[in-house]
Amino acid sequence: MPFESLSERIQMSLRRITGRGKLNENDIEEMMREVRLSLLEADVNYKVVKSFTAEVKQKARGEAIMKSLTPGDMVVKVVHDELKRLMGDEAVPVAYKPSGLSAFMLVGLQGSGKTTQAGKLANFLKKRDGRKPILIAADIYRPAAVDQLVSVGKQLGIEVFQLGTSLKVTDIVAKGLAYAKQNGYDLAIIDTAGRLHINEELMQELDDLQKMAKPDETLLVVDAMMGQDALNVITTFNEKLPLSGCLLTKLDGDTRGGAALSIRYMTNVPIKFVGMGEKLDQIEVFHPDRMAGRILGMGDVVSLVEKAAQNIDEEEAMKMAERLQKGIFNYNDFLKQIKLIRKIGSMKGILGMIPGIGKQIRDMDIDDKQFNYLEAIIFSMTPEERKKPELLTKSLSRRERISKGSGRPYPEVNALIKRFEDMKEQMAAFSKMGADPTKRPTMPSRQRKPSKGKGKGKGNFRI
Ligand SMILES: Nc1nc2c(ncn2[C@@H]2O[C@H](COP(=O)(O)OP(=O)(O)O)[C@@H](O)[C@H]2O)c(=O)[nH]1
Ligand SMILES: [Mg+2]
Repeated sequence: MPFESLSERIQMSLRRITGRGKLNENDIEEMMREVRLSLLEADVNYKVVKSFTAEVKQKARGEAIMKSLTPGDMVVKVVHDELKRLMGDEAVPVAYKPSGLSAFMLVGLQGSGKTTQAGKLANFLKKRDGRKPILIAADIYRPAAVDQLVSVGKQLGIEVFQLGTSLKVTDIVAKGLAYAKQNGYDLAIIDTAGRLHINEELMQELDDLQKMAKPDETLLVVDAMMGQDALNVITTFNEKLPLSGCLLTKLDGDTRGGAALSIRYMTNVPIKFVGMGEKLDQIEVFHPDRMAGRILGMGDVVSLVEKAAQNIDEEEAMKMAERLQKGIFNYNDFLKQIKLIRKIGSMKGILGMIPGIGKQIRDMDIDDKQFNYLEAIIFSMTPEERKKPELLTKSLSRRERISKGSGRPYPEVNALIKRFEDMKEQMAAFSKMGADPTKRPTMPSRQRKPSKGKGKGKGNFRI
């Protein structure tokens, strides 16, 4: 898997804050220090790391995040969004001519993977866009290069236009394009020659070819294993030969991935595709959000977290947290709590996918029927009883009445009252103890504003 060690390290540093109900400057500093190191270790350019770190810190300190119910998760989301932004936010699609033959020219250093990607790309666009592609062999410096493309074409069932190695490159390509037009192809992918290093001769040849063929896309094929050297290659190419994008290959195996994270920011050339292996179907569109998700190990889940956070009524939860801090907890609060937990329950599937809080929630048993019973019992209490729970602890007749009214057995009413009293006691104990960050709640905690005094009121409890 690409980014494996980066991904592991970043996830480890984020785990400190995921699911946390409260964060301070230090938590963010510490987390960001580790994220920074993981990026540098993955060979991400230091300028990129610097800008990224500054952005994340600034956004993470924002009031909306620090005051949210789940600042930890919100910060994870900030990290995700900034990673995505680094990589260009949105996937940049390839551009075809509105009609007729489009031409894509692949350029790059020797061994970067041009010939392989020419085949991959033709095959991919044939399948995805229903294109009718042809490959043009324009690497005439090594006879084997032509044979290689022919072999790739054969494997994929895609025609290869080749005129050997004795004509001029521009002539071969001109003839190839004419042939493609005559034969009803609508996409010609030109496989050009590379060199071990960029030199005048190569750039001149490619420049001539670009002027003649006027390709719709000039895609630079770069090897992700080059790490930061890839940035120089892109910049130098782009200066002499305007690029419409690049194709990052060998982003498989143990590639550290730094190039993928640095290219867009440092060169402004979009990564359009990534090669993920030697096989001819191992090519993917480069989606910044999916890449960011992959790095953070959370797929497309982050946007779901966003929705989840909006669904939970923050205001309501805040108010309750305040009451809890003051040591007030009655059956009305209990009811609200039940409602909140039910909301979370309906999002269990979504929330369960998030690393960190995932397991907590998966292990949480939310049984709708049980909640119905709890509510039925509380609904059968008088308003006075709900406000003054102590009325019930003393009176058997009140309990009997509630049991009859709710249609729930007497022991169940007793059990609920006992549970309520236990919770109340627990919460009182918690508010005395102060918040203890090492104690993870069994339930996601819906509590408190960033502490005003010293660590008061940890309102975690179980139902
Ligand atoms: N692991 C991996 N190898 C690749 C990828 N793309 C190409 N290769 C290999 O890289 C080597 C050079 O590829 P080639 O297409 O001949 O590069 P060219 O000289 O630029 O045409 C070959 O051994 C390919 O199999 C990729 O995405 N992942
Ligand atoms: Mg080649």
